[in-house]
Amino acid sequence: MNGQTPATASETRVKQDLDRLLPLLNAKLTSRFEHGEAVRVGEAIRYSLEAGGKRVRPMLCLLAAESVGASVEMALSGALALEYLHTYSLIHDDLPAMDDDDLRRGKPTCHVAFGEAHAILAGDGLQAEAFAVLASDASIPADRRVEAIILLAEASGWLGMVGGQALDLEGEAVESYGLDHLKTIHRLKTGALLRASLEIGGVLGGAESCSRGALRSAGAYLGLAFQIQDDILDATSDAVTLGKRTGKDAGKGKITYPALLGLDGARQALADATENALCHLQSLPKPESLEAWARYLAGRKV
Ligand code: GRG
Repeated sequence: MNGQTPATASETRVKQDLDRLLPLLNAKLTSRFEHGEAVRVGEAIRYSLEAGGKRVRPMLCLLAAESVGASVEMALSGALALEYLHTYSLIHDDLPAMDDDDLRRGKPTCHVAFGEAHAILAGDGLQAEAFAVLASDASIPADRRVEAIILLAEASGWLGMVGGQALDLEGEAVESYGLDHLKTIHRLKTGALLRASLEIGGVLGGAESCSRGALRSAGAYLGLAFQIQDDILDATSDAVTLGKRTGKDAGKGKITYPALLGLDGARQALADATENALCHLQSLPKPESLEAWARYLAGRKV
């Protein structure tokens, strides 16, 4: 690999993917929120979308379509939907009634900048548009759109992300719980949408059923790995690097991977989850970019 270590080769590939795909994504990201009567809600939505997230979910969606031999254009509406859904979840997670955060993506959170009511409405507006952008993409066969919409609804609703958020909030009042319960929270709160990112990309790209199964399984492990790394970064990094407050989990006495297994145990669990993701990815027709992203995400610093 040109004398590069595997990690460096992955980073190079990820950078190339970002260079070629982010312009496509960014060109469409805010266009649905530019013309409307509720000007301030539109501003709040654009503020949060443009605050500079890593775009992990939309990138995984586009690359999943490519991994089954489709063009990224086939998955673009899915990628937008995932980023809208994810951004809504962050806006609502930061609200005083939930995590009560003042810093997100390196900027004041949406409710700090626009007020609580407008932040709630911005999240609601983003969530609705996530489904609208998928449903209205006439360039995708209707049956694929319907499947993608169902996947997004399941991943984000009460059987997925909303349920995980509820269990997480309730867990703050629970004296102690173990690894199984923590895995359930992570699988629902973070894992479901990451898994859906790969699966929706595959569905929109017309994946055969074995490739779709591989994307689903790989996505589940990637989601777990992503959340374990999030736990590790919360315990070891700082707000300037991450663009959000750190140490909050420990401050609230929350159970996390480092709290349960220690830092070394958490790092081992991260490596295992990543390895499992890689195992499933290798059966795809064109797995190279997704493999690079799996390795890159395991070592991410933000
Ligand atoms: C409010 C229904 C509802 C759900 C919120 C996603 C979530 C559920 C809460 C966010 C809390 C959190 C820190 C979860 C850990 C993993 C995670 C989703 C981190 C943020 O995602 P990144 O790192 O963010 O991809 P960027 O800003 O880069 O897009």
